[in-house]
Amino acid sequence: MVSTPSSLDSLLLRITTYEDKLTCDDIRRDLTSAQKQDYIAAVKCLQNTAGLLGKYWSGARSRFDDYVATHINLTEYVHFTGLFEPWHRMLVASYESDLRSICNYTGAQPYWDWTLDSDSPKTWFASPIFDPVDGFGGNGPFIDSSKIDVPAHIPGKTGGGCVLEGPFTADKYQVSLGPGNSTVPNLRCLTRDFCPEWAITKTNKDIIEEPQDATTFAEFDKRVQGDLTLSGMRYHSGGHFGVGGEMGEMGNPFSSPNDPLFYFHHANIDRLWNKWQLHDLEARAQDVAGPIVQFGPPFNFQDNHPSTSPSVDLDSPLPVGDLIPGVKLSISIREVMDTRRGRLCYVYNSLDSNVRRSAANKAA
Ligand SMILES: [Cu+2]
Repeated sequence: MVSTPSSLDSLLLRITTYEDKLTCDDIRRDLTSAQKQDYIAAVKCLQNTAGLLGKYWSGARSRFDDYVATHINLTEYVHFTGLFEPWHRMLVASYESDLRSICNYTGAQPYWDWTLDSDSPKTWFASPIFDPVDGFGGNGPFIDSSKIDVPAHIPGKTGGGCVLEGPFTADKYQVSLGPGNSTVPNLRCLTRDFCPEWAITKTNKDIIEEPQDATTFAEFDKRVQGDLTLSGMRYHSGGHFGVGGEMGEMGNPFSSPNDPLFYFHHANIDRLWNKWQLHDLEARAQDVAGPIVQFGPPFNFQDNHPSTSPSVDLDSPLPVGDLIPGVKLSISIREVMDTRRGRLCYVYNSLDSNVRRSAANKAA
């Protein structure tokens, strides 16, 4: 078990109210410099380990790419459907498990609490997650994309080109799958296109609180996934476009896991779902909702979207393709509803942003 700063004890008390507290001590938390280096080394290891899916999707050249291919192939089943939260929870947990079992990583998947960086464009750029040594490098140089066909035109874009610093520059890491739903080899650099104004509008403390007072999962999920308009997008789109903007990998709805930051972003989305669930875990570990068909109600934003769809339930399968050997369609939503039961075994060190902030300040 990793050591825990004493200032976080109040949060751990919350965790200890559960009976099987001692079995899941795999704490997803922020890391020391050495732990960051270990994590980055493990990601690089996954990128240099042969995968399982290259025989189906020729662009997949590594175990890391297996996840990208799986996300690409299932994008339309797991966004703007009821599978969004449980499926991404499963994906991050499986990735974390591979980092540990294949690449000898001994920690937990960390999360990126965007609220620590979303005070101003300056603090966004200065986030330790973009550090060239202990982080994932920063922005790409500016490329005008106003006349290019991009997934979305986001106000205030600042980049678009190849990441120039850190462990994932073009000489050290090549993206192969995508952009979009392409699964053939297309070797290129990792791009980022920071949209700091957007990020601070969409990932700040007020925005992340919006779903927390929802009384049903249906309402919670709607407030997280948002809609397709710029004004209706919420923190899921906030983190994706805040980093990926118009031309960066993170902004691509299909191939965003090409950027290792995807897993930090989605771990935080998962943490906020977990936080919501823990207000009443007994009930909320049973509460799922949403359409099976993409853009079925309540996500039928446009005229061409389906007006009806069957709803997911606890027995609905989470499709994983061939990502996890021997599993196929046999993981159900039920198995990932509680982070400490079923297939999962982890907790978050802090469900309250302010606590981690004070801990970080103390350490500084
Ligand atoms: Cu996704």
